[in-house]
This record gives sequence, structure tokens and C-alpha cells, in this order.
Amino acid sequence: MADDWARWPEEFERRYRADGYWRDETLGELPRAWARRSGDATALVAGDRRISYAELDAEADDLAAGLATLGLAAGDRVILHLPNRAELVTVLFALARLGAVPVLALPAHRRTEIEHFARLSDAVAYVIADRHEGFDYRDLAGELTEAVGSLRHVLVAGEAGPFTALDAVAAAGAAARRRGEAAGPAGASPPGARAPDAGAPRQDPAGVALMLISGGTTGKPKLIPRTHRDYAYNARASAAVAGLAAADVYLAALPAAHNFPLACPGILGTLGAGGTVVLAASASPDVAFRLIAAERVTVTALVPALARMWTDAAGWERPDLTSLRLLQVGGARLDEGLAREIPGALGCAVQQVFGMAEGLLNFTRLDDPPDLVATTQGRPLADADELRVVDGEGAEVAPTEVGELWTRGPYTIRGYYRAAAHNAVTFTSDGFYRTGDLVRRLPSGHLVVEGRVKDVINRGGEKISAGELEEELLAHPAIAQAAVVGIADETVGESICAVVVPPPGAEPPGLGQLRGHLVERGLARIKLPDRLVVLDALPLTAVGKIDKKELRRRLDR
Ligand code: J2J
Repeated sequence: MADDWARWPEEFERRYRADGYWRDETLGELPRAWARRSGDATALVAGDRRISYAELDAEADDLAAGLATLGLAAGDRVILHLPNRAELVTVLFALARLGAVPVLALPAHRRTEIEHFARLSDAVAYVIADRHEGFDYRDLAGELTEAVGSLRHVLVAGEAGPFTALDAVAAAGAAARRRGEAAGPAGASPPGARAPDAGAPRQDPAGVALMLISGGTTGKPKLIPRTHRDYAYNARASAAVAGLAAADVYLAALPAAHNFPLACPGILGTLGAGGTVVLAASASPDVAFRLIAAERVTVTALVPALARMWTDAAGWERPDLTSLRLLQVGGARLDEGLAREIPGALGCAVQQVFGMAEGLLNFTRLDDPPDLVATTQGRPLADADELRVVDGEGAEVAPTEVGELWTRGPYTIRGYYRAAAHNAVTFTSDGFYRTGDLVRRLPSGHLVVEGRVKDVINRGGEKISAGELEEELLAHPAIAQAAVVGIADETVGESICAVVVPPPGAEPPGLGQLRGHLVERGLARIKLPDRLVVLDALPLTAVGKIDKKELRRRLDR
């Protein structure tokens, strides 16, 4: 994988290690250390399963051994496409132990997205749930294994159908371990290189531990390579900022494959602190409120649209939320009114989080004055986070002026995976990531997100690349030109509006037809347009590009 992603230059590596951001640790080893520390304590609650730290560690070993028996090895890419089930966590650690690299697809992704990830990464395996929310992932797996030659294995949490059950993989691994066979591929490492009790060769803390999905910039979603030590830091430092301790119970209500609930501090941060993680199958208030009351949940994380829903629902359902002490809200701009309403309605403090899977995280702090918590999106996690707020020419704007945020630091990537051309424009030559977000920086260091320059729609925290959707629209025979823009929406923040021009004489599709066409093409439903506008021509800028500003202005009227 060495040429497929950009490492930090040596000088930064030395600094981040010397300053204690990066430790000599790998994600695969973490559960072992946690099991020594909190063996019998409950690590994970998922459905009717309660898994102790010791069991989590043992299950990761069994799965790692079983996966190795199937031929999976260090460096292999594996698409992990699981809703919030225990296997998301156990398989993640098992793969990390083997040195195989999970690609964390979101449950909403469909054939278009998964096929893209599988091809881009040459994935050898696809890990799915049997069914979730009315969708049978095994059908998708069948289509994918036909389409993508590199996919050799489909592993299923639940009823395997024609594929391999993860339970069977774990059982085979357990048997192999009892027979004393190593989990790692034979001969992969010289004698003595194996950790005495790990069963697999030790992984390089500087290597890629997992890949997250980008929120979409231009075109198809990019893969974000996160290394063991940067991601371990990300989770640990986030846990400290959220004040997590062993007594905490974290509810993963958002899809756990997303950076926010996975490691900011989320699942990894909570386990690192010795707390308990509760996986919710859905973030709906009825499911979540029941779990909060039953498991005495203390911390959770939501996008603003869900925070709104919970706040409203709490008004009439009167759930027992007395255990809840902190609600993190991020992924899209939280409006001030809601930020001020939450503590009264849900009985907990608010922490605003402005984060990105590429790295940089900003948090309001637990001891920030209420006004800062209600009106800003927080300040950077690490002292080593370097931020520039720049104008269109890349020059720093005056303090407190609005500009684009550029950043680099100990947990912000230096480039996307296998994306040289895109990296050349998204990263500066000195390694800053151009976030595409417009921010204002206050004297306290807190940021206020004011908008964005990237052509992305943020629909209730789901990021939709306008370019990707436009490409899909243009595949429709009755669409000659297409532009996708976000329209202000009370419930989801921004809704998706497709503006299309039919070819001369053609009858344009209706919204329902168009959505059907996109589903048919295998696009995730979260990307479907909410609104369709048919025009004779699109407004153009002086240089002949589609003038989205003008388009938005016309649509807002
Ligand atoms: C406005 N826009 C925000 C906020 C993210 C924690 C929280 C969120 C994400 C995330 C994450 C925002 N106000 N509070 O990974 O660990 C928009 C910005 C940003 C993009 C990143 C985490 N919080 N955003 O949302 O990779 O535009 O990560 O660049 O999905 O979401 O999206 P994503």
C-alpha cells in the first residue's frame, strides 16, 4: 500500500512522536490491553448480546484466526458494510490484528458506492449484515461478486445464505487457535516478530489501520487512509475532551462506521476509557430513549436534524433521560436556538463538534461559557493542529474575518487513497488540507462555520457531492444538462434540488421517475433529490460554467 497514500514528512513524524501525540500502538493491540485492564466489565451491548472486554479480545482473536484461515492477510482491503451490530466492532479489531485494512462503508451505501470502493481498493472481501431496515445485503453481495473480480469472500453477520457466516469464521478460528495454529499467515514474519500472545505478526503503528469515506468533494467519494497511531490519538484525545471515564456509557446512535460515532470519541474513545458502548440499531427517539433508560447511557452523539427530533419527542414522550450528561452535536451546523433548548429538554450539556473524516476535530469544551457552546462549533482538539483561514488567493484573512479553512496536524491526512490528481488540488504543497469550509475564528480560537466553497450538499449531516449526483442524472436519456444545489430546509438544514434541462423535444422525467432511475442505477437513497426543477437553460457564468449562485438565488425566491 506504500505508494497509495501519503505519509507525513519525517520532520512532522519526529515532532508528533516526541510531543506524545503518536504512540507505539496499533488498533489491533488495543483490546488486549483493555482486557487486561477491565476484563470482566461490559465493553459492548448490542441487541441481546453483552460482551465483556475479555470476550471482545477473545472474539477478535478468533475472528482474526478464522480470517487468516480463509487466506486474508496483512495489506488486504476489506469492505465493511455493517449497521450497528457487534460484528462491526469485533471484525474491525480482527482485521486490524491481521493488518488487513477495513474500508468503512455506510449502511446507506448501495451498489454504485460499494462497487466504487471495491474497485478503487481492489478489495478481496465484503463483510455485510444479512438484512437491515428492509434491505437484503446478500442480494447486493451477489451482484458485486459478479462485477468485481477482486472480491473473493463475502462474510455475513447473521444468516449467510450462499455466503460464509462470520460465526463460522470465528468458530474455525477458535478451533485453529486451540490446535495452536497461528492466526497470521505462515512465514509472514521472522521468528520472534510475533507478539507473544497475539498470534499474528505485529502491525506497524505508522501503517494504515482503516479507511473512512470522505463526505464527497468533487465526483466520487474518496477513501481516507487513517493510520493506527493517528486514529488511536484521535480517539484518546477526543475521549479526554468529552470527559469520558470508566463509568460512562456511550450510545452509538449514528451509523457506527462514521468517524464521529466511531472515534470522536465514540466507540473507540469509550472503550479506551474503560466505559461501555451501547449500539443502537436506529437513531429514532423511541429506540434511543428506551436504550438510554435501560442502559443508563451518559453520552451520545447526533447530527442536528436528529437532535431536533429528540428534543421535540422528549417534550411529549417524557422519557427517563436522567443518566444522560452530554450530547455531542456535529456533522452540520447546529442552530443557536436548538443549542440553547437541548439542556432543558434532554437534561444534559451540549458539546458542539465540527469534525471531518479527513482528520481535524473541533469541540466546544465542557467548561466553556454557555454562550460559546451555543454559538460556536468549537476549537481544535490538539495544540499541534495548524489552522489557516484564507481568502480565494490563499492569503490569510484578517483575524475574525471569514475565509476558507486549511489545516494540517497529527491526525489530519496528507492525501486521499489512490487519488493523485485530486490530492494535487485538495492539499497544498506544504501539506495543508483545504477543507472547503468557510469559517470565522474568534479570539478565543473557537470557530464559527459560515458556509462552504466545496460543491457539496449537507443534508442533515449526510454529505452529497453535487458532481457525483449530476453525473448520475446525466445518464438519464431525457436529461441533457443537470445541476444539483442545496436549498435551505427547516428539518434537514439543506435539501437536494436537481435542476435539469431536457434535450430538445424530449419530455423530462418527473421527480418520482427520476428517483426511481437513480435507485435503479444503485445509488444510495440518501442522495436522491428532494425537488426537481426543469428549465430550458441553466444560467452560466462569464467563463461558461454553470452559475450555481445565480441558480440558488432563483430557487430561493
Ligand atoms: C457545520 N458543518 C459541519 C458542524 C461537520 C465529528 C463531527 C462531524 C464529522 C463529519 C466528523 C460540522 N457545523 N458542526 O467526522 O468526527 C461539515 C463540514 C465538514 C464536513 C465533514 C466528526 N461538522 N461539518 O461531519 O467527514 O463541511 O465528518 O468539512 O462526514 O461536515 O463531513 P464528515
